[in-house]
Amino acid sequence: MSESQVVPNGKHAAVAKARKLEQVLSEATDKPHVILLGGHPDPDAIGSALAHRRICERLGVSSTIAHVLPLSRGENRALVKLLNVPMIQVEKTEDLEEFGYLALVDASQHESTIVLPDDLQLLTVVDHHRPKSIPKAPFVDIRHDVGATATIYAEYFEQGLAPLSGEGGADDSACATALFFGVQTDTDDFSLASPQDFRAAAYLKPFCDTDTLSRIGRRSISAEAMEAVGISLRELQVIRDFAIAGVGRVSAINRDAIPTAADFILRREDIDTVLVYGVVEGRIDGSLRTSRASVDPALFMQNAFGTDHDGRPYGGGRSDMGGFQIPLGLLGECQDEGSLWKLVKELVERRVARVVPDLEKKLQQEGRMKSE
Ligand SMILES: [Mn+2]
Repeated sequence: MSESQVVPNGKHAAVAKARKLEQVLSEATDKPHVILLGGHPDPDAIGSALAHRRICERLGVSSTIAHVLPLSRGENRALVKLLNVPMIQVEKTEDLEEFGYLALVDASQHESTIVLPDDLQLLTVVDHHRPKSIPKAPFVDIRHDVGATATIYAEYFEQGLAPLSGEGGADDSACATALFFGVQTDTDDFSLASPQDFRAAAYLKPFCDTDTLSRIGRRSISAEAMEAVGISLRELQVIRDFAIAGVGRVSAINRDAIPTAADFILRREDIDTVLVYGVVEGRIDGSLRTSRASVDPALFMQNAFGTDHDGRPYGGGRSDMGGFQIPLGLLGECQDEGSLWKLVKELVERRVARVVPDLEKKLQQEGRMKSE
């Protein structure tokens, strides 16, 4: 038995994947490519897109990085600015008409807020999330055993597909820095990193721009986000080891102020589960964080908020975090911001009380105190 049969997921498989990607891209030089990022682009997606673009460049393929939703965190904006990441924001189908091939990184389905041109062909998918269904494309590399898509791209480089050499100057260093930051953030500063993630980081580190890495790593937050954290602390309701706080309206671009506040509050030593929510555009948007093993965020969300008319849950999550989005619907027509917030707060508290019954008692006591 040859070694390649013994280790199907080892080095040989990695080499084969890199070769296959090279082949698929090299055979698609007739039309320009678009690397379309989903959601609010995060460091893993940005780093992977930069790496994909670099591979395209080496193979003589023209490619453009595009995103639909804005960059929403200060650190992501800093990453793009400090590393000069070339990205365009697209809004409508026509903006994508010049492209013939689509590359997805860090996602296996394209961004749902834009309708793709009919003739745009999905060519490559590289991701580390479990897909709802396996995408159909000439090249698909989806691995659940790595913490970041950036790890997979670092591996392609290491296997000889557009390898980093240090002679590529600023390009090499920008790409390495973005990939490294992608691995770092997606693995919660390496605490969730797999051996492959550590290996990728070790490969990338010598090419990184250390100054830029530490500047981005400071994770600056916007004034609005910091204000939201302040409100969440003032508004915090603590019921034993559970805490809940509403932060009012947050602009879409600073939507991440909500999970940022939740992460911060979870650090309070007498709290092990926290829910922070606010109003973002036409919806109520919330984030749950927990450090207690017995709390299942997805179940918490489902029990509190239920499902929409189509039976889809308003919220979901993984083992230690979750989120929910509920369209404001008719509430959104409320002209007075103060009254709207009052309604939102009541709705969320009433729903959460289904899961945390003592919240109801606490709110009733407070209501009695107020009315006395
Ligand atoms: Mn990722």
